[in-house]
Amino acid sequence: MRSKVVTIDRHIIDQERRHPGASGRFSALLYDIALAAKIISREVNMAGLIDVLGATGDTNVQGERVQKLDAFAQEVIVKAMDHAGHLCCMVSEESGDIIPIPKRFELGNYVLLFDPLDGSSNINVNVSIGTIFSIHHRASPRGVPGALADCLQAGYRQLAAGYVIYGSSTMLVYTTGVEGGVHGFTLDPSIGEFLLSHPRIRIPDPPARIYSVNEAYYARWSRGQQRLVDHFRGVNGEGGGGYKSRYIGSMVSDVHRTLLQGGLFMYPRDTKSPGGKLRMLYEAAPLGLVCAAAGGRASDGSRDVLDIVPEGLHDRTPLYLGSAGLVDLAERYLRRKRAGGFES
Ligand code: P6P
Repeated sequence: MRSKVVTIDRHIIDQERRHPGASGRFSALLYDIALAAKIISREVNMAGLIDVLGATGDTNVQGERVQKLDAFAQEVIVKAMDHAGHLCCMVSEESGDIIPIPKRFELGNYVLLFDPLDGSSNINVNVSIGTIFSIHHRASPRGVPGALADCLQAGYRQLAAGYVIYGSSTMLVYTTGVEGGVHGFTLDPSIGEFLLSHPRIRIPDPPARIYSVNEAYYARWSRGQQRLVDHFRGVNGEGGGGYKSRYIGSMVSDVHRTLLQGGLFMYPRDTKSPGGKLRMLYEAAPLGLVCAAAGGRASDGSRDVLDIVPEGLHDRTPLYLGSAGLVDLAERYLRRKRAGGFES
């Protein structure tokens, strides 16, 4: 038995006590996210046994086939979050526009942006999937419905960010920013509680020599990106080598491994996705904040992801996330002139 058993509720209260002016609204918001995560976890873990597998036949704003569990997760989060008076609006990967708070409910001062079930194409083959969430303080005056300006904020302004990974166990990992650190909670389904299992997560230094990218797209990459991966492979005169390749194809799983072991997760731009595939507001920015708070970095290949102010709710971005030294290396390769020399 660990020296002490700390539930996520107790942890959130302890964190709140460090901010004397805290209203408790923010803490209540995190409780509600944890509740939604428990409900989704139960459904995901039963997926093989009850009729929630497969697609609904709909497509979402991304043009992706909506899986039944996507729709379920979306519904659970919206219904868990829309009535408690914490939020002025929500943004979801599954919804083209801002999700307003119903008029019958009190408006709050926070914005929740989320991907209800990332990696959902892996649902049918029992690969770990995840929920990603990001919380901003509203930018507009209190008391009016949230609008675009409340949502289109740079990642460094997030009040909290995190993810839930539905895998061999269900874990909730969150941060309230670099000062607050990153903390992981594992769901004990026998008591329905998230228990603190990974306090103050730090990306290991030196990191594991792992690079994570879909190498099937090699031919579509820039020369700099190709040379970067050649370096990891130790081929074509790029030195390096001695790395392992690990790519799950479910972002939350790849990022979770990178957070706990170190390494570099990449989703580069390519000729098919010139702006990258991953979304800024509810994928790159929240996971980038978690990574930065654990001592790592997240870049779009030239700029820190957390400094970028998105122009649209569903903006995409290239992403290099993980051990700071490896993100720096990636940026150097991507700046490299075609001639092969490094810029000074
Ligand atoms: P690819 C899942 O669909 C997702 O959005 C992320 O979870 C994952 O990292 C990425 O796409 C995988 O994309 O092109 O390698 O299949």
